[in-house]
Amino acid sequence: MTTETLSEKVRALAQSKGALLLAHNYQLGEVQDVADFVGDSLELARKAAASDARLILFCGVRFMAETAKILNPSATVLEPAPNAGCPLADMLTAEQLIRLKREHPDALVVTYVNSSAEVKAESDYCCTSGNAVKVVAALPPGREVIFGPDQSLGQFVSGRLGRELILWRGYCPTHHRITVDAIDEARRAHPAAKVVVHPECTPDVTAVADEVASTAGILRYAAETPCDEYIIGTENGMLHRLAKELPKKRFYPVSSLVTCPNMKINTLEKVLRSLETGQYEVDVSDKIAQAARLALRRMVELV
Ligand code: CIZ
Repeated sequence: MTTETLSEKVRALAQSKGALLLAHNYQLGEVQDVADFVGDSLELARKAAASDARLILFCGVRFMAETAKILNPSATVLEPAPNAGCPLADMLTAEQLIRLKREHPDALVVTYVNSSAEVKAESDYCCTSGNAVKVVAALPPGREVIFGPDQSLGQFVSGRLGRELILWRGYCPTHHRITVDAIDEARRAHPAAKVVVHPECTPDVTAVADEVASTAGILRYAAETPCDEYIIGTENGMLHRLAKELPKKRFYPVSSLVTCPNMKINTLEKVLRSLETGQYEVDVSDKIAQAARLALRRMVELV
């Protein structure tokens, strides 16, 4: 079947089932193109929470679909593939977080949304890369703060706020493939371009960028900055979104290696099969969902 035929079938079936199709900025271009809404995890979490659709098909990775289910427990949430995980989320378990909390009994826990539902349930606040600085800035000064699982995002937040954080040493293997050498090379090839990188990149990389931002922030920056060319330091799925939204500007990846294999598991065939069969339904236990919802609500409600 051609991409066009598959897309038409997906759209027709989604419509007949009243399904809301959400896709993350890192999904394959053709998956983004059939979605009702494309965004970062904060925007998608807000859409899922506010939706009255009975069926939400979430094209992203597992923790994002779990977040949708936790924020909208009465909806059926499907993920097209059951094996789209996140190595960063897997780097911190609930048991490890509980042990760290015991070592710092007065600390508040801020957990990046790239984490399991069980870890969120042990957290006071969730944040995304789009609002991590805001979330930590809103915490009482003088109070210890545990931040995990992404050490690089934590270092970025700590630097922006001049506030020490207790950091977990997790990292995103995809963003850590971005190097200063690769940025230098891209700058030589495109000397007029601004360099925008994601805060999951290492501190030496964020230090040489013109701007550091979440995917929603990258889109905003490129839309508002009077420059025609950008070197993009995040997962390469974002290039599709940028080219589509800002067709008069030019975007270059820092490197072709910045591709998350988990984000590319969802294909149009799998999206169609998921709508046809009702597989794979996301389930989060009531006890975990109830505890995690509190931390997630604090994240989505912070404007
Ligand atoms: O928060 C997200 O959606 C991720 C994983 C990246 C970004 O900045 O959008």
